[in-house]
Amino acid sequence: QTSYDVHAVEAKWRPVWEELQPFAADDAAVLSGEREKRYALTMFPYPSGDLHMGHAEVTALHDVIARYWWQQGFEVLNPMGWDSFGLPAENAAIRNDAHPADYTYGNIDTQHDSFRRYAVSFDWSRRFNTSDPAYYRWTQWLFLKLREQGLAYRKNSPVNWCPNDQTVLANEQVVDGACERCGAEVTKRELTQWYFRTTAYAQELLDCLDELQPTWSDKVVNSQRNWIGRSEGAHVDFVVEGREEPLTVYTTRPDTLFGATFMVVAADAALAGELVTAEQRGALDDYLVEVRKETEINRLSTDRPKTGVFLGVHATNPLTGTRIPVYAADYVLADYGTGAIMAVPGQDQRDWEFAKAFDLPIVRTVEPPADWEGDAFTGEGPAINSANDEIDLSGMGVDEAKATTIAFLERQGLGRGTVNFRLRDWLLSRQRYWGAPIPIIHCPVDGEVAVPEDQLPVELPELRGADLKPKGTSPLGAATEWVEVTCPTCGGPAKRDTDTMDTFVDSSWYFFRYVSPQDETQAFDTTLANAWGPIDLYVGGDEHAVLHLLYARFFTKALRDLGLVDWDEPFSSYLSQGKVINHGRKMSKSLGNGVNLGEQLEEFGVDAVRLTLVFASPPEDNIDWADMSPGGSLKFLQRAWRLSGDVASDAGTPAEGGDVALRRVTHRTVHDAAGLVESHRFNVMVARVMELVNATRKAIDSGCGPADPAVREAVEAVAVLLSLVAPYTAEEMWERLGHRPTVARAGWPQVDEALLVEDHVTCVVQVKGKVRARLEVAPDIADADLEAAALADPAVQRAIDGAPVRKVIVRAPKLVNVVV
Ligand code: ANZ
Repeated sequence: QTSYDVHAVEAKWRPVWEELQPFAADDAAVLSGEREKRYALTMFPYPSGDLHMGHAEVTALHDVIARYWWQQGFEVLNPMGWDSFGLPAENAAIRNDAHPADYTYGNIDTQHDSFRRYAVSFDWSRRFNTSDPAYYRWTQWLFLKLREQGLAYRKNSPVNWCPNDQTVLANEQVVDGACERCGAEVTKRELTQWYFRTTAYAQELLDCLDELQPTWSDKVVNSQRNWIGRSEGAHVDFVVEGREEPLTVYTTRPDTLFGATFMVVAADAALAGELVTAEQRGALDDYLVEVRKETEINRLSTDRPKTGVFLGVHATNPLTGTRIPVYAADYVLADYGTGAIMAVPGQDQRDWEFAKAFDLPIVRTVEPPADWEGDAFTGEGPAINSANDEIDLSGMGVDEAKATTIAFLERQGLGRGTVNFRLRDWLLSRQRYWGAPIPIIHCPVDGEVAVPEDQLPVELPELRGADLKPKGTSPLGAATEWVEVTCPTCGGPAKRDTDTMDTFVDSSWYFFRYVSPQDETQAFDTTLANAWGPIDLYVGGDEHAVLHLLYARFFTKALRDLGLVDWDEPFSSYLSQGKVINHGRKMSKSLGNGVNLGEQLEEFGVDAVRLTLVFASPPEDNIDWADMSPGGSLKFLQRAWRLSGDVASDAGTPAEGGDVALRRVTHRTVHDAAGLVESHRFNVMVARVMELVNATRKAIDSGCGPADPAVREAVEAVAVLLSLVAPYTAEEMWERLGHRPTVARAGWPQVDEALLVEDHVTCVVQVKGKVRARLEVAPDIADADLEAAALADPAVQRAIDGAPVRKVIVRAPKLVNVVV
């Protein structure tokens, strides 16, 4: 064989690997402690169409690690499945008058084939789809378990509504006021919906980020921190005239209480309706019509004219005793803090603007710098206008004034220090068809009743085509026979809950299911989950920073508290890969700049595409396909492959006696490659393999020659290192070197430490302070020998140019300084 036919090589090895199943994870080996485990995971795909360049990139990167772990002797769990519920399938079914399953399962088969051709080291025996009843039965079971713990509940409140998808959305799915999926502007609706109590874990979710910080990207950790949004402040009780209960506000600036000159309640909070006087009710109702049209982003923005309505009532500032008016406005949100604020226009810009618009008093309680010309002053400064007979904050900095005020309020029973989180509970119910039905029955007598465990799964009724059209209420409502049931408690007529679960619920626990995917008796095997978990490396995209990655963390903590697993965090380390773009832009249909993976594979072969993606850049960076040269990758692979043909079949064993220079390069490369893979510098690792290939070629052609045992050693190392990136080429080389498949399990080459010791160092020679020569010398060279060698160097001689040498300073082995 003289030419390298990539497609023939692919066709040759695929069936061999299918037969060998080299990546089947062995539970027993891990349970018995025979081998140490590694759990490698990449985000499972949504089955829309065939695999694309993005999938190709993320799996190529992820596979470097998984294959490396196998070579290092670990037992590796590297599973794959499909996140197969969701809107694209449902929308396609509506368009084509079909069933979402038709679209879903066809695409899964296509992707499955492509993944195998792409030779990712997945353990296919563990695959599953989240839309199979055998899986979603356990999604439903977990929902019921969480509900038993009070972690899933139903409540009425204003929720995010996507007018295009005709369904509610979680806060995490609203990005800059728009639907994360379709981009439509999100509005608010008052609805009764199901929630997971993510807030129960707010503090723990925050605390654990400290441990994750070193192994997760800063970007993801910081967005989670901001999303959880812990703030420290106080609840302050204000007495309202003619009302028994106090009006409690949440403030992060209790130090500014002396400057609270009015109060504002969220216009759409129930509280506003309770407080408003009869005369003002009409005005409030009119105002509410306007408020409901606004998005949250607009409501909170500072550069927008302030609107509001006086509620007709007054409260008393507890520190100044002043009567202050209470307003309703949209810049205060109903579901944050207590839904009411004390307004301090001197220190808060939105309050300032409201005060200007409504002609309300402004009192500064923090002294701005002398040259201050702005409105509200939000910075640090000494307290002013902040004293009464009992408390005097004058001159204190913000922190001291805060602490002093909180202590005073607590003593007087007027308030208390509190911690507040921005994180809201996760709204999980959806008014769409293609998801796991919520396993609850609504009975007029018994209320909400859980579907008994032995009746799970609650399977989706057969609806298709036009029945699935979004109409604002769940399409499941149309399946009358499915909806009408008898109550499991009283046996009377009752109705099923017709909402389905957010698909993010399915993906919040799928990594548990992989440890025992066929188990029909439980969601997952706890012993196996404890043995395999947590996931050692998770590879995926940044877009999931506060969605999937936060939900999965919440689920893990909830399952731990249910006694189902003993780990606290699911992903010990997280690698967020960049995107594959083209001509500087995101690939998209409208730009017509998409790159078709199938065509790339046809033209260059699997290995060249994989190698290109891994070699392109550090894994976190974007890859512009327009700048890539898969043809160049293919040439490199051919050069590597040719080496295996040049190794003489009778070459001796490569230990003692081989060409030492080549052996040094080989051992140094193998040694460094391990560290580079572990620190995720995959592109540098590939560059080093390329250097080794060049060094070996040189040794064959103009050095020790092909029969030298060091050559065989080098080429074997190339094959094993390449197996992480270019599995077909590596296998082919391995066979040509006389080995049986598979190189993927050959084991990492042993490094001879002695060959890593440097045999020479570079010595710099300076004349009159300028570097004139670099000498390669032995690390233990004597001062006198080094001086002699330096002075004998022609370049040094030229620099001295016959002048008398006054002094030679020698610092062996690194430096010689000649003074003339
Ligand atoms: C008085 C004050 C004075 C405030 C001042 C700020 C600066 P974070 O840090 O995000 O927690 N606030 C409280 N509840 C609110 C709601 N439901 N809608 C809109 N704003 C609300 O923000 C807490 C601060 O945001 C609170 O502290 C409150 O205004 C406002 F110089 O109280 B502050």
